[in-house]
Amino acid sequence: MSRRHLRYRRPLLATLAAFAVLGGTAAAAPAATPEATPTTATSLRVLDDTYYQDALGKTGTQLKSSLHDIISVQTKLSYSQVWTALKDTDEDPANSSNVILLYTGRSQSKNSNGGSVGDWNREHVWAKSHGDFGTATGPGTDIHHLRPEDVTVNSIRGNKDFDNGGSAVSGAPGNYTDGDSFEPRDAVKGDVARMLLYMAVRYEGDGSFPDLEPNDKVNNGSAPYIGRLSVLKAWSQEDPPDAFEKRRNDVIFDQYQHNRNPFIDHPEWVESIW
Ligand SMILES: [Ca+2]
Ligand SMILES: [Ca+2]
Repeated sequence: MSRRHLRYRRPLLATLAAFAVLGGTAAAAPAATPEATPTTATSLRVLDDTYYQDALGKTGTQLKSSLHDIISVQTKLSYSQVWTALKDTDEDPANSSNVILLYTGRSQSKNSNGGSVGDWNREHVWAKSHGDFGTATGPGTDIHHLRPEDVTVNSIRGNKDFDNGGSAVSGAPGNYTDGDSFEPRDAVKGDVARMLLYMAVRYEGDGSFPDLEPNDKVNNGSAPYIGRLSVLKAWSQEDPPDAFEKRRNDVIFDQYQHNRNPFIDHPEWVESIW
């Protein structure tokens, strides 16, 4: 663990806990359970003063570069650890035995994960073939873009780029697909956009992994690109971060990877960079 990591973490958690107490939200849950309180305006100010301190006031490529440095300080999971993490990050707020599947929106038993029809498995929103990073520890195990999904629907999405249009996807209301693209349901369009743009900032060709970037195309195949950027930007505007997405970001930060998706905290940074 780097010094930089510790410098950010310690004051932030202490301050968040203090604000939770001051705000009265600690009555139902002890201050030691930050996942109970999705990012609020108050905690965002704290994050700006600590976690995002070096990025504030920057725009464009300078902002992207600064965010890359910040979010690259993280704990990395193995692919098997991802199962356990997703049961937590994607828990159904109305039923703690279940997770919510990304595209279908179905609430399903956490324990029905696997590879059979009707099970849920680990959907790579940034398709792992786009850059061919597989499931080695790195982008292929980064839970900021890994979500529970129905095995069959995951297969239908495959490695398609994202775009509007197509035919209705069986078993996944509100989702559409054609030969070269996939359109998720409205409630998660912004989530998908912000996950992909996180990946673009996090992975810049460091180490042994490719530089992932969005472009405005479909049919990107195995190139380390995903489209279409203009559509993703529109989706991010149309579907701003909600409580589920914010809680997910907090749980990943507090308990698993200890890094954040900046576009959930600051959706306006999408337009600043792209
Ligand atoms: Ca959403
Ligand atoms: Ca990149």
